[in-house]
Amino acid sequence: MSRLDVAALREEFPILAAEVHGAPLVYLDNAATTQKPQAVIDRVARYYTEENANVHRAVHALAERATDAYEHARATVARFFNAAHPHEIVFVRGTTEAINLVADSFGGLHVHAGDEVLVSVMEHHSNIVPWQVLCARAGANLRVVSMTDEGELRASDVADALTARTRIVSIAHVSNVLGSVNPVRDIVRLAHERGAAVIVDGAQAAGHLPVDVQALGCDFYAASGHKMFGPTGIGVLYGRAEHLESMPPYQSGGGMVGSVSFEGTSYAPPPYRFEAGTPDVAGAVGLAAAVAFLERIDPAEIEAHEADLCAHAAAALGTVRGLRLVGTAPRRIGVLSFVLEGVHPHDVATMLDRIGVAIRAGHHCCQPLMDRLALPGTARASIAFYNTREEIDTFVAALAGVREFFA
Ligand code: ALA
Repeated sequence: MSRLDVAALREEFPILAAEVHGAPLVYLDNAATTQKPQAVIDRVARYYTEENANVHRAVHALAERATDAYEHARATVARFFNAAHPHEIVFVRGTTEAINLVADSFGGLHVHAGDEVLVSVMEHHSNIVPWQVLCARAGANLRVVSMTDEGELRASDVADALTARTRIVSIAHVSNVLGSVNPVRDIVRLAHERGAAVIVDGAQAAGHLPVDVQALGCDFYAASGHKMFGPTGIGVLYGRAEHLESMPPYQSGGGMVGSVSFEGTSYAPPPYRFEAGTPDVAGAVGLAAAVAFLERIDPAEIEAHEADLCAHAAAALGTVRGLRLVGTAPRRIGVLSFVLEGVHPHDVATMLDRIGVAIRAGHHCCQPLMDRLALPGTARASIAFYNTREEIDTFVAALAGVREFFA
């Protein structure tokens, strides 16, 4: 059993007290986005109330305050992911932009005709399409490593798929459909042995598992603020300093330059080289508040609580007639996809919504994975540390009702 004081933590998330269609909200769509604690909401409001100015541009007091807050946010995020230096953290819009940045800039530098980029079959579209675009431009090949029927990505299969032409491996830390926790450290070791760089899509891991980019040894790590209890519109790209220093800009404009003239322009050092235009300062300080909130909790306790809920949910779902769990890899966290015999996943989600239970249904932006599973879609419940066993029980009891209704 978990040692988290979940009841006390829930009180810090005002939306969790909401009612939906007259019933208490049971929010089980955390893989899509997480809810925000009052500390994050207040921090964003305080930024706009007391500190708002543009950053890195002016000498007046508010500009200094905003710049300090923004750079403090970068240092906070660097500490959270255990980056070696805050300058290894680039603020972006989210995981999608982080992967696009790496594909365009690092990929443009290192991926040439005949080279290969390797992804897994369980990737989200945001970790497939940017590589397709890069490969089409470079004349390179996108290769795909498969998984077991249970949804396990085996390092040995990655090893078999690596070749002397593999330049980049881009892999989810945690699958947004299956909940599988992939063996990232082993994959990094194997890829590096073959001279390939590794980018990890950490959108579903940050805020659920402790993430230590130096221990993982990855070259890049991407995460979204809104999936780790922070605001929407802000995300993180961690990149090893030697890579960021060698990479050309992804976007250009103000704030990313050394000096500009019509004869030629020099670029700022990283991370500023990759932050063209006015950044999302409020988002960054809000994300730092989310990190500060998370740092009050032992990450091992979050992991244990979510593992307990996941095991409880998997066992309870096993009692619903006609229900099949999709994704039963040995190492998983609380993302539970399932199909209910004879009921379309969207009907499952719509009926649950009627009694306040929020889940997602569809292909979850993973159409190649759905093809691999031979399914049009799944219904998916996804857990965060503020969820409870009682909520899981409400959800599972409602599912049994859905099944009866359609039977
Ligand atoms: N990637 C998010 C999800 O899985 C939106 O729902």
